[in-house]
Amino acid sequence: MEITLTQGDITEQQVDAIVNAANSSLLGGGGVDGAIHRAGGPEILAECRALRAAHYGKGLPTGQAVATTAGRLPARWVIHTVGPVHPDPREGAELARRTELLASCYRESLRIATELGARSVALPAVSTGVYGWPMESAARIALAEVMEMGRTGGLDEAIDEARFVLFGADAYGVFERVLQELSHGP
Ligand code: AR6
Repeated sequence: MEITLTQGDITEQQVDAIVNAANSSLLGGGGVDGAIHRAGGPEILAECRALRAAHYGKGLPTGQAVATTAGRLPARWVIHTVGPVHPDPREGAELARRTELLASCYRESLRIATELGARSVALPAVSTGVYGWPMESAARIALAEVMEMGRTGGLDEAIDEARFVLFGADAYGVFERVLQELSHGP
């Protein structure tokens, strides 16, 4: 599995599966979520509503993921995951717990992608917008988790490309630097 970085709009990616930075309600929102529902059309929301009614009455828990159709998007599936809100610095131990939840978003999304048979997956920088996670910290958590899964999770045969799609040059630059560091050392 190759980890690649692209600067751009996740809704335009030609991949098998697109990961959405959703919220527990699965009913849409702003940021990546809004863009995916706008570009993908109402079929995605209809499946989200059905999933909610059948399995997630209390909402999809943070750190978990679930797949729907990709509607009109140039992908086969959207995998919706719920990132954690970045904790307030005074919340202490919450940072470790929510770091694990952010890693879990990537783990669960790629696990579902593998189950579906997706060979290419586009991933956003989950939690770094509305949920306020600092980009550098988010990049470390995301890249370390996906690299680890590539090494140990059996994904090497299942998924060819995990493509992080970063919105803007700043986010791209941070991911590029952290990927370089994690691959080759600082
Ligand atoms: N393509 C790629 N990245 C994007 C795009 C796009 N089209 N649009 C924004 N980003 P966010 P979160 C970047 O807020 O922090 C929603 O309302 C953005 O610059 O989408 O996990 C949900 O419904 C940022 O770096 O997700 C939830 O309520 C990153 O994607 C809540 O926001 C994630 O930003 C989730 O917040």
